[in-house]
Amino acid sequence: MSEVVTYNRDGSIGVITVNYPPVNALSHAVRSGLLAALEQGEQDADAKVLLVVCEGRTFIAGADIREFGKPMQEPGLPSVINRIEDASKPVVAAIHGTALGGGLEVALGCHYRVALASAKVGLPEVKLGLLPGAGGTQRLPRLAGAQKALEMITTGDFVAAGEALALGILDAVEDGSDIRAVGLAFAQQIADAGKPVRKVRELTDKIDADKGSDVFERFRAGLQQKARGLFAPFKCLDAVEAAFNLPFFDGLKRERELFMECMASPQRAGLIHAFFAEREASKVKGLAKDTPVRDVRSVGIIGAGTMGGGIAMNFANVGIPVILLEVKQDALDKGLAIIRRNYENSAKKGKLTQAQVEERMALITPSLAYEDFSQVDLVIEAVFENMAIKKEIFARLDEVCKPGAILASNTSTLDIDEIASATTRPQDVVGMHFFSPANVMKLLENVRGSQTSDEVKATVMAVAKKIRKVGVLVGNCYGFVGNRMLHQRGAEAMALVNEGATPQQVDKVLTDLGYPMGQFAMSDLAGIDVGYRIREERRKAGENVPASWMDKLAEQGRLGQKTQAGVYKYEEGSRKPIPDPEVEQLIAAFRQEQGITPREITDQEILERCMYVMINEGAKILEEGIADRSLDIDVVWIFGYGFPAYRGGPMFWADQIGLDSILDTVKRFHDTLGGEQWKPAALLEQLVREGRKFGDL
Ligand code: T1G
Repeated sequence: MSEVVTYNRDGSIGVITVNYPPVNALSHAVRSGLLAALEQGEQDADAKVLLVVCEGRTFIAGADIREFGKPMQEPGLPSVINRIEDASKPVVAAIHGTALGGGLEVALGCHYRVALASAKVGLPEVKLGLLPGAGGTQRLPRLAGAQKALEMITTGDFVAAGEALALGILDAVEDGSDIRAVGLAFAQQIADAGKPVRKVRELTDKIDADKGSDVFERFRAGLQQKARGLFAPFKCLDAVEAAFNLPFFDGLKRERELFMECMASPQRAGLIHAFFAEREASKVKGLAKDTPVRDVRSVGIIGAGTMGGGIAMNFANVGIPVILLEVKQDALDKGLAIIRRNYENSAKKGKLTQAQVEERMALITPSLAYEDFSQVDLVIEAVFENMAIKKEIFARLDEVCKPGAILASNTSTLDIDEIASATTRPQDVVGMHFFSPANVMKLLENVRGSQTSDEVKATVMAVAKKIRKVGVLVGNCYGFVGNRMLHQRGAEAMALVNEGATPQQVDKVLTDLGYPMGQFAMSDLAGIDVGYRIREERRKAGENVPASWMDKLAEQGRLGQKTQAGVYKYEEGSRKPIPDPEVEQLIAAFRQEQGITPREITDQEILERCMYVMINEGAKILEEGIADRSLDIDVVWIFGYGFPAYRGGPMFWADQIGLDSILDTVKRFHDTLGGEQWKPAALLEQLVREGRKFGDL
């Protein structure tokens, strides 16, 4: 008998129990264990009904993703599920936690399904660049119909038990938490009622109802917009459509062909890397698992502007009270009004009830007095980027906050150690860099100072999980990981336009790569004045910051979307960037002023200069230990800067391209363009010499 799947009988119910932590994934051992247990149940004359149930926190959460890319071992999942469906006695699946991917497919191969009310079901394979490859695309439509099956399979979104019952995916939903008891009771009802084997594959009414409908065309048109650049969603649609045009086993065969196409797609590798990188990033290298974590039950936030307000919402969303401090009442009122408007917009979209809106607003207490922070566990400063002002604030916090309170700055570029030097407790000072809009963007770039204690590091990583962010811990340098690399990309994009490219040409190369937005459209969203103010601050500090045509835009009041004109122009109420001949003239005049003769620039050069400069900078960041692993950089860029997850992140993408060809190009640009940014990173040269990848580090 396998270690991970056991068989025993309880009365007249044969119980097949899967116990393979953490999520009962369908590894080879689980698949063969299921088959063996099923055979045992079939042979057990006293077992009238068989029950599949799982130990631990969840039902089967899918195929074992760690086995992908390795040679497939028999039995394959489709044959295990077909065997379950062909059992001579009814098989019931009892679902708790999440029945996902191959896990839901196992349940769909069973003849009846019962779940706890707290359970969720889903086929999220598309999020891994795959499609349900064990009958999900053929069996789910037979229960839920075309529309819902397409929604679930092309988005990968989970469905709650209640809705799954209404859709016919589940036969019963019970309250409580003891899935074994619920499963046994339901299986007993099936036995007592003498209910027959009921094969989902033989159900046709939902297929007949949607056969020949235009739902597939409508869905395909919708995917053109929503799934731009993606491979798997279209294969998912083709597979579900096959369920309506082919007999079951031919549909199953077509599903397998499409599944293998997805397996072979580079997007699968990128998305699976992103899946595990997101989870690995939360495990900080060198931080012991049992490092104490401080309780964070109350939070103070300084600054009720765009960032401060968004940050406050994250804590109120998970029930943590927030004190929101401003210097003036009107700034406070304005900040609270924006927060309420954001919540009410969510209520209008049905994402929140009005009661929840009021509940969350009640958790945010306005304040004009630092003394109100005397008992909070964590303070996050979110005022504009000025070192002197930040040091003043931290000195004040040092006076009023209780011992053990964590003092964090939401700075996006400034030196955490210098901020900490304004206090007597630098070990309690840390960076917590949120991304705008802070209540939406998933990334939280936590920044350790040279004296930040392990306890504080562990606590801010736990806080990230608590407020449903993807936390990454990085070291302290100008711009940390994300903005430091973005700065290099931005400088190259500017240089390319100076030399002859147009802003829209550069942006198209980046959006074709999969970014939701190009460099210049992003500047217009962030505000041309933001970059202008930083450049002016640096010039005032005596730094030699070269002239830029962007300065002229700012000086002309073209500040971006907020003034309906920046690098692009925007129609009233639209965020669609429209190239503006006035800007092209302004750039042409700037080139003349600078004595630059424009030249033809290819899209390939734009791609290499914008992306390889980032990768070279990423290698320097790894060299300096600012990032511990290349996956940390990938997670920062996927969850903070819109790098397409299906390419796995910039460092994973570089490994896919081949570091030797990237190094050759970096060297070529170093020779032709010069500049510190093109000086090959020693780590890049070392990896190429050793024939290794960033992923091997
Ligand atoms: N395979 C292997 N490991 C998995 C796994 C899986 N399917 N799912 C989770 N883990 C690991 C994860 O790496 C982590 O490990 C630990 O479990 C806890 O996960 C044929 C082809 C289930 C909702 O896409 O969405 O079936 O870091 O931190 O937040 O059609 O994990 O502790 O070492 O995420 O509570 C389809 C993926 C597979 C589901 C739990 N299934 N998993 O979330 O914990 S493809 C999925 C999740 C497939 C078939 C096809 C979530 C979760 P570690 P966690 P969580």
